[in-house]
Amino acid sequence: MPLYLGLDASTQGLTLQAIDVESDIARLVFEHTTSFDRDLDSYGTRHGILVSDDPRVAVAPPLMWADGLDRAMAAFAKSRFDVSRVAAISGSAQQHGSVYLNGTAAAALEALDPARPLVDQIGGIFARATSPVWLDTSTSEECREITGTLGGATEVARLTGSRAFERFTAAQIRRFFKHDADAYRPTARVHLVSSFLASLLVGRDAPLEPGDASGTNLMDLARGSWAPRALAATAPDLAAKLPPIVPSFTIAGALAPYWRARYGFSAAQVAVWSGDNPCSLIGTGLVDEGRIAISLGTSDTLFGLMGAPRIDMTGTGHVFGAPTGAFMGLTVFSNGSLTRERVRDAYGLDWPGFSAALASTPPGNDEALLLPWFVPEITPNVPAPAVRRRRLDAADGPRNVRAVVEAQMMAMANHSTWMDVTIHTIHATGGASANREILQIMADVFGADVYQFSVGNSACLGAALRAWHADARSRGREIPWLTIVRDIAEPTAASRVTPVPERVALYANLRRHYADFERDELALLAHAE
Ligand code: XUL
Repeated sequence: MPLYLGLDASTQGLTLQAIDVESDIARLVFEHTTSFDRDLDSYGTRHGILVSDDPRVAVAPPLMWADGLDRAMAAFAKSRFDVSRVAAISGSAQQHGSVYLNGTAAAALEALDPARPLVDQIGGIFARATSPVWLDTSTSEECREITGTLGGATEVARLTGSRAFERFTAAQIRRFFKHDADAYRPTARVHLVSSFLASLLVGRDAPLEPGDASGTNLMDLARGSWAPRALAATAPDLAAKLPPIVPSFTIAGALAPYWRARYGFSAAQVAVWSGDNPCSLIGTGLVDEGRIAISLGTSDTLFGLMGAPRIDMTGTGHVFGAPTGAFMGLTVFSNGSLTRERVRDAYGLDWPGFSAALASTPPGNDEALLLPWFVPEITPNVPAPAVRRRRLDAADGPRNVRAVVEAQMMAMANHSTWMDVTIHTIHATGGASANREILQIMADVFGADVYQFSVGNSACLGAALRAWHADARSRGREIPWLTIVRDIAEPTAASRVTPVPERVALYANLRRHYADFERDELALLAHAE
C-alpha cells in the first residue's frame, strides 16, 4: 500500500506526517516534529523568529527551515516504515514569508551531494540571509504606497483578494527593494516558504499554486496568475523573479537524487506545496461550500470554502485560493481566548463557573450587549482597546460572561456574511471548543450544526491528503475531495450540537442590534481620533 507524506513548515517547527491509504481510506501512521528553538537552537530563534531591536521586524533564517526539512526526512527514514513505499509528498508552510535566492541557487540545487547534509551545501544560495515572516509589521509605509498606486484599498482587495497587509509578501518585497536595492537587483528568485522547501525536494525551482500565491497581494485572484499592475506597484523586474503559478494538484517533479540516495526514498512525486491555511481547509474536511471551521484559540478564526472569489469590501477578511481549485475566506478576530479568560477572571470564576454562568442566563441576555474589544481588534478594525456595554451592568458577572460569548459569536456571524455562504455545518476546533455551552451559543447564533473537532496538525494532514489527491490525479484518477477527507478529516457524529429554532430566530434579530451598536461605537471612535 502506498504511503503519502505531508510536511508542515510552521512558524515554530517542522512536522512530518505519513498517511497510509488502503481502499481509499487514509490513516495517520507517523508524525514527527522538529522544534526550531529546541532542536535547532544554533540558529538562535525564539518561537521560530530571530530577535530584533525593532519590535515590528520579524525574520527567520531560511537555512533553519531547510535544516528542519532534512531532519524530518531523516527521522522518517529511521522509523519502522519502508520509505520506498512513499508514493508522493506535499507540504504546507506558514504563509506570506519570502526567501530570496541568488543566481547560484539553481545549479546548487541540481548538484546536491547525498554524502553531505543539505545545509552544508546551500549556505551560499541566498541573496538575503533572513526571510521576513507573517509576524512582521514593519511595512505600513509600503502598504500605503502600493495601495496608492493601485487606486485604493478596495481596488487592491478586488484584484488580489485582500487589501494591502503589512505581512503580505508584496509590501515585504517592496521594503527589501527600497532598503537594499543592491541585494534586490541580483536576486534571481523570490520564493515563498512553500515553494522554497518544495524546490529543495525536487532539486530545482518549484512553482507556486493559488492558495499560497494569494497571500502575496500580487496575484490576480480571479485569474490565478500574477497581476502585472500589482507587480509594477511593488518592485522593478519582479515578474522575472517570481516562480510561475500552477494548479494546486500539479506535480512539481520527482524527489531529487539527494533524498533518494541519502535516505532510501524512491522517486516519489512531489506535489506543489501550499500555505498552511489552504492546507488546513483540507485537513479539517472543508471541501464543500456550507461547511466552515471556527477555531477558538488565542485569536478566533473563521474559515471556509467559497465556490466563487467573493471579496470582503470592509477590508478585514482574506480570500485565498483553495486546494480544490475553488476559494477560501478567512477572517481573524483578535479578541478570542484571552478575552474569554479575562472576563472569567474579572468575576473570579473558573471554567466550570463560566459554564454555570452561561447556563444561568437566558439566550439573548435580555438584549444586553457587549463590544468585547479588550485588546485592539482586527475584525472590525479597532486600533485600541474599547470595551462597550449596552443594557449591561459591568458588575453582573453571569450576564457579562454570556455577553462576551454572544458578542464573539454574533461578530463572527455578522462579519462572515460577505462570504455569501449558507452555513449549515461548523467544525469547532481550538481550546474553547471543549465547552459545550459555548458551542450551543455558536449553533444558535449561526443556525447551524456544530461539531467538536479536535484536530492535531490539520495543515500537515491537509498536505498529506493533497499529496494523495495529486498523485492519483497524475495517474488519471480524479478522487472526489469528499472521499479524500472521509473519516480522517471529519468530526464524529456524536459530537454534534444542534441549534434550537426559537433561539435561532431570537439571535437573527439580536445580530441586527449588535451590528447597529458596533456601527455606532465605531463611528464614535473614529470621531474621537
Ligand atoms: C494568515 C497568516 C497566518 C500564517 C501563519 O494570513 O498570516 O495564518 O499563515 O500561520
